Amino acid sequence: MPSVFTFFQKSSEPAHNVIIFGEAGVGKSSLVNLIIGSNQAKTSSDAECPQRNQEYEVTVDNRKFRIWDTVGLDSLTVNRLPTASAERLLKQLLSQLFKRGELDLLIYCVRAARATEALVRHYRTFYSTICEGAVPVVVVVTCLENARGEMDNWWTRNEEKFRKCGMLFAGHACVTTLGEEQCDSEALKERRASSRRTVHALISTIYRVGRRPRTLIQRGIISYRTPRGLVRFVPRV
Ligand SMILES: Nc1nc2c(ncn2[C@@H]2O[C@H](COP(=O)(O)OP(=O)(O)OP(=O)(O)O)[C@@H](O)[C@H]2O)c(=O)[nH]1
Ligand SMILES: [Mg+2]
Repeated sequence: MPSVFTFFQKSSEPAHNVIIFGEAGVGKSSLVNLIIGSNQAKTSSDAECPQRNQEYEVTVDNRKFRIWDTVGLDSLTVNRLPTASAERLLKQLLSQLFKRGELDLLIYCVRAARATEALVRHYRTFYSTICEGAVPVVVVVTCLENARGEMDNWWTRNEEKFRKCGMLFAGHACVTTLGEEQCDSEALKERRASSRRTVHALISTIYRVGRRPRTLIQRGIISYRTPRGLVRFVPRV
């Protein structure tokens, strides 16, 4: 039975910050909605889609998370933020949280059929440079509802390409982030449900363990839990 002290520790635990970032239209807001289990984040299909970083609280496996939906990078759409402004907003958010030691997990959201040059550039700018490789980053691949066989096969086929470009991840999830109302068959509904389970498992197992000493971060040596429960020591990318 948990002691009163254990209960106090858990209830006063601050929310872990999870930042979802990626190109415009890849499904970041839809991913937020999948994680939190309701359509609170406005997607591009909504008429009023706010052009700012927005946070949503959710509890996964008894742990509090603050999920950040960020503005899309490299948008070509007229009513979206210009690239420079979107990048500035994301940099500000990441830098502030990182400096305060409150950045726990980055989710790089990628659309399955879309491989762009910007993919590597954004990884380097927002993960390697700002976060100094000192925070776990995972990749969530969207738009796989029609994939033949397991959605996760996409990663088996593509992991090497990411690795060759220097993009390393502490975990991955291959999913569909289609809204519930868009899933018009039992098969799609099941894929959406399994996507939710997969992303929840990814988030709840990869989070930072306590506050890391600054000296270790500066030497590029960090530790965090992986999906397999291991503690890895990762040099700065
Ligand atoms: N087929 C398919 N469509 C998706 C999926 N996820 C999102 N979409 C659609 O893709 C469009 C963009 O989704 P959003 O969630 O708004 O993407 P976003 O990355 O937040 O876009 P910005 O905020 O503009 O950067 C919407 O029309 C979604 O319905 C998916 O897994 N499969
Ligand atoms: Mg969005």
